[in-house]
Amino acid sequence: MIVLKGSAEQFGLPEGSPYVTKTEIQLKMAGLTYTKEPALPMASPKGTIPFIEYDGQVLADSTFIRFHIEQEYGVDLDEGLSPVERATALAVEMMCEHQLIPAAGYFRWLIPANFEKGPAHFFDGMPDGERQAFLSTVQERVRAAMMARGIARHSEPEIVALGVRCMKAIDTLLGDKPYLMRDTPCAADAIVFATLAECMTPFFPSPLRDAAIRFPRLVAYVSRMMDRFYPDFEWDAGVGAAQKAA
Ligand SMILES: N[C@@H](CCC(=O)N[C@@H](CS)C(=O)NCC(=O)O)C(=O)O
Repeated sequence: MIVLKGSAEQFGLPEGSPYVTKTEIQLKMAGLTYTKEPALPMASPKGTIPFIEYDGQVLADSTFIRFHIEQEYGVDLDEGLSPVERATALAVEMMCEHQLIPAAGYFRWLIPANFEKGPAHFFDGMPDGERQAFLSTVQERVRAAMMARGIARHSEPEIVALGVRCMKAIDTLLGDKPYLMRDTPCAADAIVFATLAECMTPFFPSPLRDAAIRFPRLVAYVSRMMDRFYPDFEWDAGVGAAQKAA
């Protein structure tokens, strides 16, 4: 039995971490039975979630978990795709992981009001006296990581422009298809969905979210993926409310 170590239902999402969402959906795509337990990144051998435990072993990083799923259980999560479609799907996955998730992460972690209502609660269990100083350290560490990654070197309008460019590319590739490449989801749909849902959740107001929900096909795609992989979760992108407010 596989144990998926991740985050939890939070921030208006069935799973708070986009990378854990990717792995969870890929486990579901492969039809594997798993249980899920909350874990902090520091419990992972790579310092990040997701990681899995199986047969007394631990494996970290969503992509290496995908490789394990495919090799160990003989499944191909891109079954039916041509070599060019596989390459395209990988390019989109990389765009999400290396540009759109960092853009969304910026607004989740470095906008003080969003940090307070969201990630700051990861540390609710700490004694009050220590918590505030720890939160400042966490924010400094996240800002430094986002500087190293590049995203925090840009102004907010520039970050939105980078994110919208990615969303336009996904919207164009998706077109009127139900899923990214074909009529059934492929592996990259897991991270594309996770990324777009992270951008769209009304829990974290931001100009990136305002831009995301102006792509009707992407809004419909997120709802479609949500219905397919998290049928019990009540997803609400808040599009109607945003239109009324505009
Ligand atoms: N390449 C990793 C990235 C995972 C990742 O960055 N996870 C975040 C949560 S969304 C994390 O654990 N961050 C903790 C940190 O960077 O210290 C994967 O695909 O699993």
